[in-house]
Amino acid sequence: MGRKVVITCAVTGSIYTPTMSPHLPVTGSEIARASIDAAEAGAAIIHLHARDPENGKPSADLAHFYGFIPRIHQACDAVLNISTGGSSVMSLDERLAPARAIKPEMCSLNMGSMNFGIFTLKKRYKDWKHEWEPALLDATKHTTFRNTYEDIETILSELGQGDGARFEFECYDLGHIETLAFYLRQGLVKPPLYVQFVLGVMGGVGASPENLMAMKASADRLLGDNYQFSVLAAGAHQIPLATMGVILGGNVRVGLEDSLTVPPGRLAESNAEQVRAIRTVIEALGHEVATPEDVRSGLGLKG
Ligand code: KMH
Ligand code: ZN
Repeated sequence: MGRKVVITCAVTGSIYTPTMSPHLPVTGSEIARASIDAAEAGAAIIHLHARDPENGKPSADLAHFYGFIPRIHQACDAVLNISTGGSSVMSLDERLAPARAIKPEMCSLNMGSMNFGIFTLKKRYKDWKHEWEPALLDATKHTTFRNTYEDIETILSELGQGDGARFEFECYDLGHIETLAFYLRQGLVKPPLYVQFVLGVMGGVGASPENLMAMKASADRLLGDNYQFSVLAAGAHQIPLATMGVILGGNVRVGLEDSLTVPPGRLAESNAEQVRAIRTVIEALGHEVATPEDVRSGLGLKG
């Protein structure tokens, strides 16, 4: 019954801002420390974005990535997954520059264009009512998160060929799973596909058990035996829906990129705290956490 469950930790992202939590890692050494601690707590995959240490804004500057990549490599053997989503206001070239240079074992690949709300909230976290409350968004700052077929195919061909990266296919809606199935039929992506079901981001499916069931049913029908899945849910839904993902036979993603809190609703003091929270659940359900080597052999990473 027991199996190995992969924990991904997405340590900083590009959505939340440092004004929202003092625990969000920003500098190279903070991102490195957060990643190493998350790996020691049980995360096999670390999903990475960079920030400008001067102002905390999402950054595509290679120098900022090199502020943490070597330190993480030196300290642990976690699989590094470099974001190709960057932030929704970056150009595709900016978004791809880090993965083009670093040539990681894994990178993200966002499976469709969508509306994407950007927080311009200046209030401190304690004044919030709900992490994704639309009223807190500045409508003039909404952007389109652009991931056209051409963009997706550029990423597949540039980063995925030969002994290139394997992908974390980020699916925010049922249509994104259909798109992935199209590429599977075309032979442009090769199994086993690592599909991240993303719930609770404004512009994608809401974070509900029904939506997770629908995504899993859709992926089962369209991708058959060719995929493994992981569950990411934004904000306070993170641990509950990840738990449901484990029960459904999947893997999980946690980290301050997706939620600043841990149950029962207080600020997480670190990424590792969220990893420990979901690890407790995984082990209570009779499973164990996968190691980076399990991920490398299971997904056929270049290592
Ligand atoms: N921030 C997540 C909801 C990426 O980095 O490519 C989506 C994400 C995108 O992780
Ligand atoms: Zn990301």
